[in-house]
This record gives sequence, structure tokens and C-alpha cells, in this order.
Amino acid sequence: MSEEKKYKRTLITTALPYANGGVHIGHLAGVYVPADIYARYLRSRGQEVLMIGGSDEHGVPITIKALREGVTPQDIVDRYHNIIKKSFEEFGISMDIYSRTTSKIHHQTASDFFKTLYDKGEFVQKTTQQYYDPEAKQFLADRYIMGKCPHCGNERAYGDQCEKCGTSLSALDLIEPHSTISGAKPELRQTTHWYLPLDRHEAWLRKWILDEHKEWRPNVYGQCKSWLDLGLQPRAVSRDLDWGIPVPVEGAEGKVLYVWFDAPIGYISNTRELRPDDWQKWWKDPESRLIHFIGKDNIVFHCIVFPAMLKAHGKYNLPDNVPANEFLNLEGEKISTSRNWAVWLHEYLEEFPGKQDVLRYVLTANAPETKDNDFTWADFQARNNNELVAILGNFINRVIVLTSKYFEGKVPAVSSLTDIDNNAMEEMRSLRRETEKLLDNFRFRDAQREAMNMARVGNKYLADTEPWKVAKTDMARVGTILNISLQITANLAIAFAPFLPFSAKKIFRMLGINEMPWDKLGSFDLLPDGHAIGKAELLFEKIEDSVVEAQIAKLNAIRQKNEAEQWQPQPVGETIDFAAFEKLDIRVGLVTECSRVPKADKLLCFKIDDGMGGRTIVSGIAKHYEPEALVGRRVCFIANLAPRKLKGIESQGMILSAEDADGRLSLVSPDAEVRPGSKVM
Ligand code: B3M
Ligand code: ZN
Repeated sequence: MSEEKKYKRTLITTALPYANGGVHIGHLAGVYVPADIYARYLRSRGQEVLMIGGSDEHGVPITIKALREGVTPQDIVDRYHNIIKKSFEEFGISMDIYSRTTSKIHHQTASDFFKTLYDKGEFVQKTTQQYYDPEAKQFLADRYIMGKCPHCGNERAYGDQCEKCGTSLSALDLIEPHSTISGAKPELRQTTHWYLPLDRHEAWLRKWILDEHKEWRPNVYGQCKSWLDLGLQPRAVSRDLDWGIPVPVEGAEGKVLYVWFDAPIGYISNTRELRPDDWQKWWKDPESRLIHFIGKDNIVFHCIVFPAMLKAHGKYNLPDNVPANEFLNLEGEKISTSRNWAVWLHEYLEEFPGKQDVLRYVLTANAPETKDNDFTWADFQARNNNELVAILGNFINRVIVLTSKYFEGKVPAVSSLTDIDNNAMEEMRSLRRETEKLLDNFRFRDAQREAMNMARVGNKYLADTEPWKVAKTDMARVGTILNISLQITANLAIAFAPFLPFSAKKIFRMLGINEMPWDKLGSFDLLPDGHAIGKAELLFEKIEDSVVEAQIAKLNAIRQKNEAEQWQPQPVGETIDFAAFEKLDIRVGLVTECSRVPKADKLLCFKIDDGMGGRTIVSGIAKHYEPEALVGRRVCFIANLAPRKLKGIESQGMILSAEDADGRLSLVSPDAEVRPGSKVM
């Protein structure tokens, strides 16, 4: 286990986001905020750290996007690389380098890596049949083929999965397949590729992960175990595509490295770019530790495939830990770029300028470390108002204000210490140990909670000592209380620096001191007697209901737009002749009574004036209407439907209603006061 082993330095990698869109809260919560907390924490402890990031700029989705927009793939990645890079900078994600996989050094590094494995005989070559789009002149990834699902008949199933019945498919299973790129009918062609024979690596991978890394997070360990238990298969590491890194062997024209082969090598290339002279020690020296921060959909690549590549190469370290997160949902729904169901970082910053730390705080407080978690605007507001403002901001503000009021902004001396003082200091030291242990174990959510508990200690200390009352009788005692409170404030700046870097900076500035390292945490001599503190600054401010309501309204508008776009008319039914139509007797009726049917949450019972003495009809629209509101309304109903019993009531017909995209039912009514019993035709 890693804790016993002493490492000299830590190389932190962060998943390389695809440069085909911006970054949203899911990215931040899943990978970049935890990685940043960890990197800042280790640096603050005086450790040697590199934090590596960059854009993943290859792969089919980028070429498709380019094709759709009529631009080149390079145009696409240039655009998004810059947007992503800027978002990370703005949120204080302290990467030592943020580069890209279209860089020359990366092409060279990945190409050489492939060549080394190739020369060592670490690949196998295989020829298979694959779908080819004759119009777009390219082989098609399964995702870019659509057709009819052989299981449920859904006409819009993808080559890898039918989203209607959930079956996972292979493109060859689809009935009447077509290319989603050109619409053409794909044809089968032979193609040859290189495969990494993971089966050859299975034995050592089993031992390395299952026996030697039992400390990995249960979700990571569990996913690896199920992959390993299924038995590993050879995986293709090349593709027929014209966007990517050419396969550097003879006879491989038109083939590039599979994006998942080159992307993790990007971590190496970016380290080389940053540290041309000593990059090797970060990757190969046994005293260097490698940690991959990723989301759960990348586990197999970082725990199985990339380690197999590194092992096959021979000289590289393997990751010591892969603290992968689960997913963050947004207001109960899966975040989706294509459906625009996300909070985009660049939009957040426009709407909440200067509030990076609030988002960082909320995302860490809800970090999906062990299970999927949910971001809601109500929780965002509550965490801001009840924790950042009411606990952290409130304590610091009171301390600064009291210090200027009673001591003209100068740190007063301690006269003598009481039990209350000693207890508060001891609690701070014990919280430091707790926070540290959690951070060392990648438990950022709990670690941040302990840091907030330090602010709670501060508030409780002020409440218990009441310096504003003591000021009437004993200024020396007030001096002691405020000295300790100021020292707690300095401790808070140190403790929160990895989590809330912008606010920590402000707190240090308010105290008139330079940033202090982690080792000082728990000390009470951080501010010397007589030291002049700086000016009070606004740390956090209350977020009003209206602000949150506006965000929810924005999401509702997106939801409605998505529903409207996704809606498809149901296929028209079998043709009937006129005689069949004439058999259907539709009439206008006037609702005279309407009530809920007991023990049936969908049903309403109608009494209808049908111009023929009246009848009873039971209808399944209770979810959409209040019964009282329907009395006096005209509806259309089928008058000659055979009666049937629903919940013991005989229903004599059927009331007509239309179903909207979101499943809402609305009654069909004539648009004038037509006489009850009139025929509809
Ligand atoms: N670009 C996939 C993703 O963004 C991929 C990660 C690469 S890490 C080497 O989920
Ligand atoms: Zn299906």
C-alpha cells in the first residue's frame, strides 16, 4: 500500500477532455476540482508535484462535428481547446501545463510509443469485416450506423446500442443499416488492424490490482474486478480514419492510432513538453508516484489498458491510485452535452462573476465520490447561504470587525489562557489531523467538511467567550479572545486554500500576511502581537431566491425545447374504409358532475349530459385535471363503445383527449356551445 512507501514526488494527471465542446460542472466535480485540491494540498505540504492536463483532440466525434459544420477538425479543436483552457484557468485549476494532443511533441511521443511496442512484438494483427460508408469514403464506428433493432423493432437503434430497449448491439446486428454521416447504405469491407492482446496481460493485472491495490476506491476496484473476471480480449489500437496520428508502420496508409491509444500517452507528451530535461524521472523513477484523476467511464482505460501499454513498453511506473468519481447529475437528470442539460462553466462565470469558490465548494460538498450525486440550484443556494456565508464568512467578518473596533486593527496580545481557549486550540489541531487523513485518502468531500468544522469551532468560541460583553469590564481578556480568533482565521485560510483558493487568498490579504504552508495549520503564533491586519473584504454574499429561480427557469426552458425536439409523431395506423369509420359514433357531451375514483389515482368519473338522458364515463385523466374544474365543460366522447367496468363502475363510452410531447393529456372540446348529443364527424 502506498502510504507505507515513501515517494519523493507525485505526478498528477487529469483526464484530457475531448475538444469538441466546453466544460461543465460534471467535468469540474468529477475530475478537475478534486485533482486541484489534491495538487494544492501536496504543494502546500512542500511536496514536489506536477499536475498535467490537456485537450484530447482526436477521435471520430470531432471529425463528425467538423463535417456537420463544414469546417476542418483542426478548426473544431482550436476553438474548444481555447475555451476549455480558459475555463480551467478561471476556476483556479492549477495545472502546471494544459497542452493538446495535436501538438508535434505528442504526435512524436505517441508514434514512438507505438513503434516500440510494435518492434517488441507486443501487438497482434487481425483482418476483419467492417462497415464502410461508400459516400463519405470511410469506415464507420458502430455509433455512426443506425438501423432497425432486431429485438424491439425500433427504427432508430444505434450500431452499438438500442436506446429504446437498452440492448447492446453490434453494427452487424442492425436491420437495414444506414450511415448517419451520409445516409448511405454501408457495405462490408475487409480491414486490417493492430490489437493489444490484453489477454496476455491478464495474469499480472489481476495480481497487481486485485491483490496489491485493495485500497483503491470500491467503485474502481469493483469495475476492474468485473472486467478481469469476464476475461480480457485483444483490443484494436488503430482505426481507419484520416484524423489522428498515422500508424507508423509500412502498409498502414489511411490508418491512425485509436484515440484511446494516443490520449493517455498525452500525459507523457505533456510532461515532456513541460519538463524537456527531466520528464523521465517523473514517469520512470520508482520514487515518483503516478495518480490518475478521471471519471468512472474512463476506469478501464486507466486501470487496465494504459497500464498494459506501460508494462508492454517496459520502463514506466504504473499508477499508484486512480481515484475515479461517479457521475454528477443536474436537477435529477443525467448531464448531457447534446441536450444542453448542463451548467457550462463559461456561462456560470457570466452569471456569477467572482463566485468560482462557491461552485467549487458546492461541487466538493456533493462530490460523487462513492455514488452518483445530484447538483441542484436549491442546494447551491443553501450551501452558500447556510455554510459559506453563515459559518465561514460570518466568523471571519466578526473577527476583523471586532479587531478594528477594539484594537484599531492591530493583533492584541494574549494575557492568560483559560480552558475554553485551550479547548478551542486543541479542537483545531485535532481537525487538522482529521482533514489531513481524509485528503491523503482522496476523500475530498469529507475533508472539506472538516475544514468547515474549523470555522464552526471559531463561531462557537466567539459565542462562548462573548468578547463584546467582556469589553465592558476586561479589555485584556478581549485581547486574548481576539488574538485566538485571529489565529483561527489564519488557520482557516491555510485549511481552505486547497478547496477555495480565491477566498483563501483574500483571507490572507485581510490578515495582512503572506500565504502559509500546511505545516503551520494548528499553530497559534501565526500573527505576531501588534501586527496590523488589512482591510475587510467581502468573502461571500447571500444568494437570493430570485437568482436561483432564474436558473431553474432557464433549465425548464431547455427541458421544454428538448422535449419538443425529441417528439416524434406516432406512426399512422392501418388504413380503414369509410364504412368502418362510419361505425364510430362520436358525440358532444356536457359534463354535469365529475369526481375522483377512490383507490385509483388516474381515474375520474364523469356524469355526462348526452342529450339522451345522461351517462357515466370513467376516464384516465386524473393526473391532468382537477375534477371540479371540468363541470360545465363540453367534451367529445365515443358513444357506441361497448360498456366496461372500471373499479366497479360501468363506463359507457370514452372521452377523447390529445397527448402532448411531455405526456400531458388535454380534453378535446368543440369550440362553440354545441348542443349535447350532437354528432362529431
Ligand atoms: N477524452 C474521454 C472523456 O473525456 C477522454 C479522456 C481521455 S484521458 C486520457 O471522457
Ligand atoms: Zn431495441
